[in-house]
Amino acid sequence: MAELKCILWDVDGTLADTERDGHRVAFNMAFEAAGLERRWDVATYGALLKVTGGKERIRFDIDRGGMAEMNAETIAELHAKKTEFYQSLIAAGGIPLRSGVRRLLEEAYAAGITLGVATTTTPAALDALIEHSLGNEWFDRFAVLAAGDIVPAKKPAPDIYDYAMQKLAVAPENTLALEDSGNGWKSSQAAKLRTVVTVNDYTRDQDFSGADLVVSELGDPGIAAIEVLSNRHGLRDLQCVTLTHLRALMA
Ligand code: XBP
Ligand code: MG
Repeated sequence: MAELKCILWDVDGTLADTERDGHRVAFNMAFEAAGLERRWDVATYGALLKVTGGKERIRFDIDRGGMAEMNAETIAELHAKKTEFYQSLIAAGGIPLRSGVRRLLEEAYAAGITLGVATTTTPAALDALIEHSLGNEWFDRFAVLAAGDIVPAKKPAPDIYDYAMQKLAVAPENTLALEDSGNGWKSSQAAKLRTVVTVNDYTRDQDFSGADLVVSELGDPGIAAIEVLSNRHGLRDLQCVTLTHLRALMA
């Protein structure tokens, strides 16, 4: 049985449900501010989530005819504006952490597990979420914040997880990933990580076959039990996901 030494957290969809009411809204605000007519409705944005990275998502929409041609510099400017709008939305406190996230983070931190972030999102967007939704102490409690363009190939490539593990000098067999999406799972799987998936409305029907545990939420004690979608290690007492469960699935 390998010891659980490190937990790497995905951000969007995992720490908080940021996509539909955060990133999507911020993209639309940036489009409007730039005088563009394009708006991404909830369903359109769901389909666009197969492309990871905001700049890459805009490029993809242009290439399929959803938006007029723009060069890379204009896309970068539009995306920088989007990030500013996203930061204001997060600062306004509109996006809470998902259930069980704070509990499990606190539990793991108290137990001396190394904690890190491995995300596709832009560092400034991650910083806003930490400051306003988690609390500034988490800038120090996370041993690595691996985000955005720090690696050239975003998820589903394993690079961001590989980068985080290299920084922390931890091995994949001692590391567990927390993810919410098919692309995230492909990335953590390619990095050879045990993975717990908490699905959301956008990702519930995606392919998580082979993931170690797939649940509706991490959950908190004393509220309704979580829904367990797949439990390949046969973990018991899954009213909510605890550190004991995470340690058990490293076996
Ligand atoms: C999800 C993503 C991100 C966000 C938008 O990242 O693909 O691109 O949708 O963020 P993860 P940016 O689940 O890995 O956190 O616009 O800053 O790229
Ligand atoms: Mg995600």
